[in-house]
Amino acid sequence: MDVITLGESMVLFTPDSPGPLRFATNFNKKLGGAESNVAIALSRLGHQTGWISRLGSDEFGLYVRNFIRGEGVDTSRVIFDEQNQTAVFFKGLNPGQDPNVFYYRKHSAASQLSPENIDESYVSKAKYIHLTGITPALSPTCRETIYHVLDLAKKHKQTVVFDPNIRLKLWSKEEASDVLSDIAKQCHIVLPGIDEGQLLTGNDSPEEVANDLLQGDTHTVVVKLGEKGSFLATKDHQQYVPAVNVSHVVDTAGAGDGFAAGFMSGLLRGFDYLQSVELGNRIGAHALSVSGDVEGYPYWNKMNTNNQEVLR
Ligand code: KDG
Repeated sequence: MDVITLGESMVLFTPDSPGPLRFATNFNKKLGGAESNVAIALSRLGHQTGWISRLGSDEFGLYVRNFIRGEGVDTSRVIFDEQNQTAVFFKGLNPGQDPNVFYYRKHSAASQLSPENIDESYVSKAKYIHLTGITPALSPTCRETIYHVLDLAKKHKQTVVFDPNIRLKLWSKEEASDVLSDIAKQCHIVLPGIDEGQLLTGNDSPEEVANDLLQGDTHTVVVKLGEKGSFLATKDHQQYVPAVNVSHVVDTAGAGDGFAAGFMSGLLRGFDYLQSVELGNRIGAHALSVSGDVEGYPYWNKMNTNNQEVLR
């Protein structure tokens, strides 16, 4: 197994016209979930990935599992919960602005994830563990699960990649900052967006944010800067890496997850950090030109004609 990730995936409903959701009549059904986005993107790039979660024993649970499994991600450790439901969320479209997100995920099946649901022998086989800051916001047992997986990764000397993915609809700034700073310093590679880095460190510039996050076990930080690209920082090398130009941005959701997948794909292929950030920028850019989180992620064999761009 190359990468194992865990977290909540949900059914996403988007209206087919902009404006307040109270006036929407038709909705499209899609898949949402940062961690499964990463697993799907990695699978399309040719890597073996596993996604651990809980889903309701319901129609939407089957939809989510079947979609993710259909993308070639191993879902053998997904637990179907008889008591709690699969979560859903809605995204109102506001052209030119960030979409308005409405979660219906309290007491969901995934929020019941707990350390006992983690199979150590399964997790220990992965080269990389991918975690996000969404999971610890879901419930106390989800938070314990994250710490448990961090302990397992330490025990088995695995590299942990952490995307803070701060969701302020799930918790307060203060709680997010306290918990996620503590988790970040136990992870080897941290991938914050600039706003998240500012919230976690209280600093403004990418350089200050990265230097602040390079502590504890963290040896590499990549600060994502949107259309300005990324800032790569290790303890002895720092540089800006330009973005890939996207002429028409349709939906930014899924771009950060695409970045994480592309970056890990680069590392798994033996690329250096700079080449891995470039691949991350490229996969993230693919997510921008379509509506939906995963629809834009490319397949590795369809990208190879342009490989010079990646390998330089
Ligand atoms: O990164 C995209 C995710 O934000 C989206 O799919 C929903 O996982 C999600 C969340 O918890 O907000």
